[in-house]
Amino acid sequence: MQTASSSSDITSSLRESRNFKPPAEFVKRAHLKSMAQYRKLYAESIRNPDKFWGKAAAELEWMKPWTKVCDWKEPHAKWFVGGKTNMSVNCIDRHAHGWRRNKVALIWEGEPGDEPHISRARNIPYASLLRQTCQFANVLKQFGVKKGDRVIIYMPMIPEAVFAMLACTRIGAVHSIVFGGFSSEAIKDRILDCGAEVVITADGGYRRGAVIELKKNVDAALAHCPGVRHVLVVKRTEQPVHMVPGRDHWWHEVQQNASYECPPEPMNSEDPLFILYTSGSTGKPKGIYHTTAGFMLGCQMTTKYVFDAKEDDVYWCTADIGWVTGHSYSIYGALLNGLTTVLYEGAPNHPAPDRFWQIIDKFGVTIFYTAPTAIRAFIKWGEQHVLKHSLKTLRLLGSVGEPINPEAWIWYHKVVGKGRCPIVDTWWQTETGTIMISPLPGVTPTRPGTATLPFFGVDAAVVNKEGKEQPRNVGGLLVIRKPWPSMLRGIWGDPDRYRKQYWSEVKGCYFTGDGARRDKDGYFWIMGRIDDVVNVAGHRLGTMEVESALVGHKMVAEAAVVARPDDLKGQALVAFVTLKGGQVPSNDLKDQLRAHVGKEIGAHAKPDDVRFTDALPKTRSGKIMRRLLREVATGGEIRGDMTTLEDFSTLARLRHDEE
Ligand code: 7RM
Repeated sequence: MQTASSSSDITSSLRESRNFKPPAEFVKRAHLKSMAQYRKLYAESIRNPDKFWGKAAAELEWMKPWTKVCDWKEPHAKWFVGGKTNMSVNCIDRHAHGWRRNKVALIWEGEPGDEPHISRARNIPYASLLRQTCQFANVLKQFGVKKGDRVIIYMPMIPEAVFAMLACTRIGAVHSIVFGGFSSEAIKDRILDCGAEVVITADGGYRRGAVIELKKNVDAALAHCPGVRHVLVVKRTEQPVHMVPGRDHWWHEVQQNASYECPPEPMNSEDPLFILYTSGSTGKPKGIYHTTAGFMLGCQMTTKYVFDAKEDDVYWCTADIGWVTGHSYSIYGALLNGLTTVLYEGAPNHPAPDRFWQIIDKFGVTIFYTAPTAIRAFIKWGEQHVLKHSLKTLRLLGSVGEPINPEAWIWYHKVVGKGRCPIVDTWWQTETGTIMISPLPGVTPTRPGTATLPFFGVDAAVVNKEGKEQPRNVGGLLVIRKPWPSMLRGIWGDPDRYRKQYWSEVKGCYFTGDGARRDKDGYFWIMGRIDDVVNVAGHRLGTMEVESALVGHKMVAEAAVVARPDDLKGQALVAFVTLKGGQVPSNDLKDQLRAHVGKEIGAHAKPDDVRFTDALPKTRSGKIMRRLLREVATGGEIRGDMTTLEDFSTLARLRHDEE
């Protein structure tokens, strides 16, 4: 019998054979049209990365050309050494000074809809995006913000949040966005870790009809952050807030006398662009940081090719800017390509569960990018909400954040995409900065549940602990064997943790923390976090496969599977299951679900215990926090960082149920 530590083989038993070719209509207009074209470019990008990336980077605007494309001394990469550029110039000026000046850059929709007292300019053209960004950049300067200073942004999804990000990049300040749903505790940790002296926020934000008191949370955090000199506050909800004289300032007041012109700071390619905190397994949040040029190029290229972005697209990535997907795809990737991007402030089910579909029809969205957790919620709410809207402008769908279970993939394809839109299942991480493994929509035949093949320049592989490639269809560790332009440059203030976490698990490789297998065509099937791999009676299983099987049952909405220690089998599986609307938990249903997993995967994968719950503990970006469920399943203490948990009551209920 193998133990978990003696082998990195993971048994993978789920098989999916439905195959979807890119529709001919789509291929006709696509940037890239054939597998041969992809293979040729991919081979070039791996054989001669300097040449490949050098050519690609020439499409961006530079203030000074680089002298060396890549300087690699493991684990530190420098890209476009010696070059100078600026993110805001590439996102805005390039378009605002040319024929796109009146093209809409941002379409913004507030959650409360069209109520006149809160509605504002909806369509922000590139020319006005430039003015607003420059004006706010001047405000930041006026408050003493300089190149290299860190600025915390804690805001709702409103246009000012975008102006704030871009204003930081204009003057070379490093933004660190804290998701608007986080607590004051989380804000405090992040301010202290990065040493920010300025915080940008709003009086409040709307979420599911309620007001989130952002300013109040900032005030509570600042009681412990003496280093913060100024807070700039957007008036959004108009509820009363406390303003500390000398420290706090209203955005609309301080920007009144600021000039519309602000020369961009020439930034070295490797100057830090932003820090984004992700929860680690320890109590301390990890500040992943990215630098200027490589990240910018990654955003521009992947948006163009993975989303097949065209001039007339209306593009909507639903991610909040507090998550990496919001950085790379709601904002930077879209603007770098001169696209029109949609920004929606609120929840998908407010005032009704068809809000997203209403927005798609209202603005004529052509490219729609969302997460499996959202798709599963839509399935749970019922397809009648989707079918009320035509969705006829959609031409491409994307998925990100978790493995998308085949059930959800097929639903997305049929009900949302009407069978006509390719789906790009994009695998990547906060750390990778941009999409790493994904179909190209005019090129790659897709199969539900696989992110398919690596993007240009990405030398992805599935290996064992010794770094040797696994045979086809054997699970192992997902690694990247070469540096890529948008890779993280480190963990803020903690170089040792960076080396240890990412560069010491497998010699010479970046370790993603994910398990995966490749099928006969070389497609990558992500099996979830390696921490979620369990060993049941000698079988190493990815719990995600068991979850996928459970969600394939007609009564199940969502499932999370974790292990608890078991005297007999080493580990035993516990499944936490939420049911679709109208379904009632019963012991009989438990047996049915166990039998269903037995049929789909095999008897070894049957959960020992099935527990019904009304909700699962998730992060703000919708990832199930299995670490917490493991603690619940073993009846132990809950430890580690919980600042990313979306709803504490879920966890409290789960613990209560157990007693
Ligand atoms: C973009 C983002 C990263 C982790 C990653 C995976 C999981 C993300 C997919 C996926 C399977 C996908 N950044 N993940 N996308 N797993 N298929 N298409 O999510 O830093 O927040 O998370 O998310 O485990 O390592 S993240």
